[in-house]
Amino acid sequence: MAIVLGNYSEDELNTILKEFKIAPKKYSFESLTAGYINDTFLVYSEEKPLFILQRVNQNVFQNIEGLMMNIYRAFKNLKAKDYSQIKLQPALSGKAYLSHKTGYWRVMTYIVNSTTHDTTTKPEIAFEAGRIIAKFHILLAPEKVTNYVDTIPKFHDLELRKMQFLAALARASEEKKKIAKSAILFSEEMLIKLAVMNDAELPLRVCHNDTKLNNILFSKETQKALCLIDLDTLMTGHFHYDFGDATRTIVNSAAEDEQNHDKITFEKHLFEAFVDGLASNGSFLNKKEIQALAYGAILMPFLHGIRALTDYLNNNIYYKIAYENQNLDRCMSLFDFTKKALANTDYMNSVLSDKLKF
Ligand code: GN1
Ligand code: MG
Repeated sequence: MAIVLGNYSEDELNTILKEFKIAPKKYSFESLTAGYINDTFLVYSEEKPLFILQRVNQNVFQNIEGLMMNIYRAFKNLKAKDYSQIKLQPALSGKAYLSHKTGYWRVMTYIVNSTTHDTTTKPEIAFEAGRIIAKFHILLAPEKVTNYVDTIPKFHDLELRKMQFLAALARASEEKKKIAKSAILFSEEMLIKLAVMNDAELPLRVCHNDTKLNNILFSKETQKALCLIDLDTLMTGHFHYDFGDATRTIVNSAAEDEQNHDKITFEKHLFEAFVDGLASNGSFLNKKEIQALAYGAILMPFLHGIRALTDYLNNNIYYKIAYENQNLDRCMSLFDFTKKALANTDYMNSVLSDKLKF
């Protein structure tokens, strides 16, 4: 009997793989369902995991050519003795991806004996996450930002997310607005509080822009971080975006859609380990960037929360959902962490100034 993998059969996926420059054989697949956007499969040959096959979501990523160019450029630089390289397997056409009637597909090498962590309680993991994010930025720092395309313009822009939220609110049903009342009020309050940052003074860097903990590969053998994965949102940005996304998923050991908010915590020992990891490759940030980090740790969970709320009000048109109110649960949990990060602003600044010296 044919195995069905989400919307695809094993035969369909094999037909797609035939269009890539890889050994022609019959592969088998495992569907990886952690992401909210793309369709992702681990490709096996005789029980051995060899590649990652992905169909890139065209609704979200409208400039696939630009997105693949960004990844191609970055991958060339992202290699070092303490940073594992991932390679794109080109299509038969020579392009880095395949344009097919079912969408855009790409194949990347799979790093054996690697794993990811959705959350952690271990300072060693938090340290390694910091170390590899710093390494990623150090390796990409010499890149010219003008060579990279902003594939989702204003991705982490507060003003854009505010406009999208207000538009969704204006169209939302009374019932949804009632259910989401406390989240709507919190959004209005935070939009004012967070509008104070002047980004113009901060340098633009090539950022990952989605540095949540499960976008970091770890070695199953040594527990060391190997590299960052999921580079779709790689484009210019400010370092505090990458810092904030990592913080919200490292120092909080609850899931992103956790409904029991008692489980959402700001673990100081994990924060300190993470910052130690960031500092372990030497300094690479300027003073203003360091001063923006605590703000980033509040901004990022808030931005993801308001985006989830907007999607809830829009009847779930952006994120894949596993159940009806998942977007609202994600929003509420992200907002809860936002509050906890906000309450720790002074603490974060004192750790950051001590460990990163500002
Ligand atoms: C989306 O699908 P995934 O997990 O790679 C989103 C990120 C969020 C993440 C989790 C392009 O990424 O910004 O951090 O969900 N990516 C996009 O909330 O919107
Ligand atoms: Mg992503």
